[in-house]
Amino acid sequence: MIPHETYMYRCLELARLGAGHVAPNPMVGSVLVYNDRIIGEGYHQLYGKAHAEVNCIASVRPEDEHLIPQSILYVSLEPCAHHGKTPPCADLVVTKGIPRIVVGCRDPFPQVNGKGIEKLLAAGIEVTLGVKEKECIDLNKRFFLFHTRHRPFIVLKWAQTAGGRIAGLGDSRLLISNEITNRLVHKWRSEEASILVGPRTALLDDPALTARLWTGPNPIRLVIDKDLQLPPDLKLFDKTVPTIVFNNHRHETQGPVQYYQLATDSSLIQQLVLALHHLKIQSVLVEGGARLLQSFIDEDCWDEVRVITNDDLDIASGLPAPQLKHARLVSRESLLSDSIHYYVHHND
Ligand code: AOF
Ligand code: ZN
Repeated sequence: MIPHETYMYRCLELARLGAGHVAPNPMVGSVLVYNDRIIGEGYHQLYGKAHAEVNCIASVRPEDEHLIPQSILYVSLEPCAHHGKTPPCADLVVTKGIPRIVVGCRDPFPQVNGKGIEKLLAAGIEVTLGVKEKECIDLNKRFFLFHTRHRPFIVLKWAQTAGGRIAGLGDSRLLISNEITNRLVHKWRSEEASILVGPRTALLDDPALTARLWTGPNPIRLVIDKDLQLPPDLKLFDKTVPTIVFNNHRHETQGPVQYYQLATDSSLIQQLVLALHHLKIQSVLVEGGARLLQSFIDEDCWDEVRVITNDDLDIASGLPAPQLKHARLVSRESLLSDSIHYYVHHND
């Protein structure tokens, strides 16, 4: 008999096909197996549309349909129990007479969170929970963190010279990354729900913060502008992408630009994290400047750090890169004259 892990691996592969199309929902894959033969496969393809189990069961060919009540359904996330944009998958599994289900991990979404499994057990279905659990949780780490820790997944990114400087002295702009790393950064942007910069970076670099060099969605742009002093002709305010301005003065929406007021009496980083949860934003890529990045590090409020180093460029003096704390290097990649270092928290 082929082990459960093999089919769950296939569920994970299918789930990943939904990347970039299902957020803020999780990526989910499902496989239906009769006697070690896959008779159906499906995944959650588009936000608001059919869930993995529905697509999996719908893919069974007419000549195999009579086998459904003798098959095992594999799914990487607990079937849902609630009426959201689609009806409950647990009900579908019951009405199809599927006798056995193997689930990767529990769904932390409060309206599900165990209720799907309870429905299946109550209908007499045999449930195996936790096959390739770590991989299933890891696939949707942004979704899990949001529902279990009530905060977004935070990625810090910067580019530095060989000697560890991120800018020259004064206000001049220093081009550190190359054509290839720029494209990689745009890929990273399209993989996160939002992208954040501080006011100095917004003003001096005038970045568009879009994913235009990649084929994915643009993240929501976030900028800190406490006293609303940034000029309106910055690219950030060109209204092409939803943009949120965190400030101390007003809550207001003007078309795609939203002004979000933060309290002044507690840490900016904690305020931001709370606001992002409130706005249902599941992840953020922080692109600078150095002071903002250092604040996230000092408050120990980050999940991943990605540092691009131009090994061919060095300057005698300039702004030093942020100083990492409690970080563990997980991998290093080389791209043309640049290298990229990936860090996670040392206890992760
Ligand atoms: C499943 N299978 O493929 C997915 C699930 O608004 P809805 O109806 O799309 O429900 C969204 C919630 O359903 C989402 O927050 C998560 O808890 C669950 N996602 N569940 O059974 C799937 N994508
Ligand atoms: Zn569902």
